[in-house]
Amino acid sequence: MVTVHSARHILASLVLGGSILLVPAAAPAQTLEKIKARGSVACGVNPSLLGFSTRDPQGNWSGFDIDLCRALAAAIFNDPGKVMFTPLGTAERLQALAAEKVDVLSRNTTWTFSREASLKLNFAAVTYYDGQGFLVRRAKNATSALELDGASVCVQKGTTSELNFADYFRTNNMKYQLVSLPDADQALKAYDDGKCTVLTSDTSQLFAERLRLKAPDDHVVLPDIISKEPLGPYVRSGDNQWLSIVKWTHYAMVNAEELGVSKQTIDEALKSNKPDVKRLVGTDENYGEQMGLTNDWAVRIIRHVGNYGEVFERNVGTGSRLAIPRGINSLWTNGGIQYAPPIR
Ligand SMILES: N[C@@H](CCC(=O)N[C@@H](CS)C(=O)NCC(=O)O)C(=O)O
Repeated sequence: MVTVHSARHILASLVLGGSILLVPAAAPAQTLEKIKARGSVACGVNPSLLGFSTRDPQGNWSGFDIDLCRALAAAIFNDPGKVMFTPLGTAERLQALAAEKVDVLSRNTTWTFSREASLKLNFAAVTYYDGQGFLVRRAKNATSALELDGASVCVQKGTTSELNFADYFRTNNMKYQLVSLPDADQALKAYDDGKCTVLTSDTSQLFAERLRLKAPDDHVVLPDIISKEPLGPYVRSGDNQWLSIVKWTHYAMVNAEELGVSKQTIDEALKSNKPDVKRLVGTDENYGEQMGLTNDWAVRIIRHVGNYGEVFERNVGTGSRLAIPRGINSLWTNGGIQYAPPIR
């Protein structure tokens, strides 16, 4: 017979058992705390991609993807120099992040379903809307990718590019000869040496890689875009605070551009009475503290690194060697799709 007392006891142990089950197994160490203790952000980057990730002879890194790492260091330490860069090749990049070799991966990596679902990673934000394209010899006089039937195609192994181009050729009933190379240098060399008639990859890379050919002006990027390649930083799943910091670091830069807050105007912005600007620069509310940072987190990013438009123009924009038009990476207010959720 179950007495009232023992029934209570059973109920209590069930509730207790239930609550034990609800406690997640060994909560992962908070990435932000590890970064603060280490004194730097560990950032996985492309070993070498003009405009996006390059190292000068003194060992200083610069580029569009590098600036995201610097913005994180600025937000956390008020010092964009506090980054430990780890060059990661295409094949090893996602596993290196999963194995905790870096805190964040910021290197022309496409947001895809399987990379999130099966590798237990989270994509933070689209810093660059890209798409796959084709680089060909000008002398070929091609005006569209549909004229590439029978082409030999150089592509890098283990990329979304390899999968997309095969789909595209098959869909359009075109024959191709695959020349699959283990890294970007070898893919470019094979193309330059005439081992293939076409080099395919993300269009941003084709703009960068074209400059490294023996005669860049003899080659053109065709206008066709055959895939969606939303590029941006990845983090490991399971640390929402860190995911938020990476996400909102990008969005702070996009919001700053939209509000006209830049390196030059940041001091004025601190005196602004505009509600949107006040929330961005932390003179209103405590958004920074809500993520474990200081309330001037966005000010630090803008002062040291700049807003999104400044980062884009400096590294890859029409004034840079790559000369990539803003295109769909313009703000939504200018006809593009860069659109940051509000800070509020
Ligand atoms: N966005 C695509 C392609 C990115 C990619 O890794 N591209 C190659 C060039 S085609 C690259 O960056 N290679 C540099 C390297 O392997 O070191 C993806 O995420 O799979």
